[in-house]
Amino acid sequence: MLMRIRTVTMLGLALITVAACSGSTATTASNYKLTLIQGVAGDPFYVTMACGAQAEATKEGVTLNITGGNKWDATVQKPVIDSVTAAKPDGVMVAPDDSKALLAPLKAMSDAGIKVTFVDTQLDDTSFAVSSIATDNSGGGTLAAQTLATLIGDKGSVLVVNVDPGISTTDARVQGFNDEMKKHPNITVLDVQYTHDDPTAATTITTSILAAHPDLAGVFATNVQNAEGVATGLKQANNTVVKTIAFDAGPKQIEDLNAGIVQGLIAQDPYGIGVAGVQQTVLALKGQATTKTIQTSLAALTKDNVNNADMQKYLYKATCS
Ligand code: T6T
Repeated sequence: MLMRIRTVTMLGLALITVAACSGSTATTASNYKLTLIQGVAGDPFYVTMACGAQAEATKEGVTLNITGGNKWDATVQKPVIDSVTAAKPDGVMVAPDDSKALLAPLKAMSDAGIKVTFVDTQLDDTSFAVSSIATDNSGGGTLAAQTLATLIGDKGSVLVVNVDPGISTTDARVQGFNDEMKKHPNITVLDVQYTHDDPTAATTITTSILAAHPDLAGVFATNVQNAEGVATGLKQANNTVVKTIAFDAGPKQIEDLNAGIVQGLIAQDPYGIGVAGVQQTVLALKGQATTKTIQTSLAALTKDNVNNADMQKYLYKATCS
């Protein structure tokens, strides 16, 4: 498989990412049945991933079902996983909601002879997976910290608004962020706040932290829902001082970026993750070699570059059409 190296910068800071090129695996049309289990249904990140997976499935001549729980919660996702296993598709692309709690049902899926590929999130144990495909989440967290430090003049208090502990992607983002902030002695990172992926909780947290820390300088929101909720909280408080960097690039996040409420977005390539997920699963079904770990690209979006042609593939979709 071809690999591509690209450099991503935001406010002059650089991050190297390595992206897998999406060559087709289609040699002959096969009647494989695949299922994509999203981390949560309705999230523009997973909607966009499903669009990529569907486009590749159509190209490869395989059938794709798409499913997901209605909230980010391992106890909600477990019965979804169990029912997919019972339906016995040939292969599954899955974004597990928890890196430990879903080991048993996903191992059972693999033991039932179903090829399992991790897309976006993964388990601590990836030994039985065909492939694990994700963004450089730690590197994205580092880039978020460097950018935020520059935006706030390298001093003051910053808040991290996160989903839940135990999620491979967002844990890595916070780790990368915190490790980088250790190099900035005049910045204080407040205790991380968890929202359970609920934008309303992110708004409430933003409001109360602004009241408790009127000198708050910056926020790192680790995904779509947190970014949306933080932006609403800042808007409600008429706060134009706090600088915000967030992961992802959902439609509301782009509005908030253009409105100047959020200063930077670390956008992933969920469409590419969906494409690669189908490709790797089909390769495994054909008995061909797969790539154990694939890192897909990210882009640093600002108000100034968001309309550039080369950034358009990083904007998440509300629907595929
Ligand atoms: O940030 C993405 C995804 O990468 C993460 O694992 C969970 O949250 C999102 O789906 C965005 O809401």
